[in-house]
Amino acid sequence: MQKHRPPGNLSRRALLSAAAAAGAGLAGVRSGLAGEAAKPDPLITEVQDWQRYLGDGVDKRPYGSPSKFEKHVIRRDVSWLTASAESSVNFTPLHELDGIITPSGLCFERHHGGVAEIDPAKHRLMINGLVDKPLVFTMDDIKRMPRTSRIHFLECAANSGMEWRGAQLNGCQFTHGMVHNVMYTGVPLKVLLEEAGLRPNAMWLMLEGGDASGMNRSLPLEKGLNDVLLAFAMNGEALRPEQGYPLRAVIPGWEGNLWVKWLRRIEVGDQPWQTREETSKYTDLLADGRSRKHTFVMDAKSVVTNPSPQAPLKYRGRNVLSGFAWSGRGTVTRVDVSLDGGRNWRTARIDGPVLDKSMTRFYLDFDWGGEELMVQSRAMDSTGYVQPAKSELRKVRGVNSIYHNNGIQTWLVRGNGESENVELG
Ligand SMILES: Nc1nc2c(c(=O)[nH]1)N[C@H]1C(S)=C(S)[C@@H](COP(=O)(O)O)O[C@H]1N2
Ligand SMILES: [Mo]
Repeated sequence: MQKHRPPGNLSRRALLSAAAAAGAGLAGVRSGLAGEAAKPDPLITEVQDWQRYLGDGVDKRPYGSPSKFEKHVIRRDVSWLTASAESSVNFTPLHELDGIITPSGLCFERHHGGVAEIDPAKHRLMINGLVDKPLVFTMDDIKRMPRTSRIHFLECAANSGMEWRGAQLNGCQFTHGMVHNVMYTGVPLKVLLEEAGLRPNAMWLMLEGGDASGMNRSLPLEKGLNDVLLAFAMNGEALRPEQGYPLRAVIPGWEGNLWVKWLRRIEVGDQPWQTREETSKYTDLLADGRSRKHTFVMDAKSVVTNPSPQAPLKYRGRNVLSGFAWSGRGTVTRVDVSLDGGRNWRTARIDGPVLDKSMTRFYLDFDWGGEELMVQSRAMDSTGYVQPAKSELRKVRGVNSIYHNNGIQTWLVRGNGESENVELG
């Protein structure tokens, strides 16, 4: 038998548990981690096809796409959720991501009238209402104004909405995948509003989309003047059609519904318009029958993406637990992780950029001995807010709500490494 020195940073305990797992017949433990090779590995000793033959030339991929071995990394929808695919949603595969940026092609989509296909040369943005001079901008006009780039999460208020009355969907893609995090480039809305000149009684804005749904929503002027961007780019290139090409509103930290895509008009007024999206939808029916309106901010939330139902644990011994945390009120300051359903908590390692109103990456490096786990994560933000348990949330909100469910998620990981969505009583 060949002898290899185990990697220096591997603990004795991890080695012992890996050896025990090998004894128990668990697949995969004969990796470099276990430090033994039963027989010569042809992937090491033999020349492979990809070494023998030339690869594609630089003329084959004018616009690149992922490796063919990554075909499973896709947005997915749940067909029974909505009556049509045009007024529907698909979900970001959170369990396949790393770092903090969502690749453009994997950003979840939520449309009320399908993806509008707009020639940027024919797109116009109008600003009217309580302004000194109503204005119409072309895309070229907008691109000649001072611009800035920011990284922000967008979360649909309905994210985790199916989970209000108990555990429902099996996979973080479906329970938490109505969120994405990209870098936007655009012009601060303040610049355009100042150009139009605000009347003294201006208090509210109405943002209107140029898609078939003409979706519109009222936004307090104060937010509009503070940090709203009109973005024409995401992740360094033009917006994708499904994200509102050629122009969308970016409303940092606030619910996704306000981020009007294919933005064609902004009206300035002195009160909210009471549109469909802020009355019959995106309101929260409380236990006493009253309805909560204008719940704009997305509170701190987190989820463990690995392990999760779509991402089983494959090995005993050394493992990396990972997930996302975000807050619409500021930065994520701490994430705690529990492996035993909230009895004991460990502080996770936050890695990479920690940005305002952006998704934040956390890791917990742990050894798994094959025992059952109840995995949870709990985010804290720069205002001191702590992500609540679902039971705490229901005490305040009842069970009629759909939107704004930021409760702590639990995955039950079984001895075979598979996990499922559960809720603790
Ligand atoms: N014009 C228009 N804007 C829209 C929508 C729409 O259907 N039409 N959907 C809204 C909703 S409910 C959400 S959650 C976000 C989703 O943005 P995304 O598709 O980039 O994920 O866009 C918002 N902006
Ligand atoms: Mo939404």
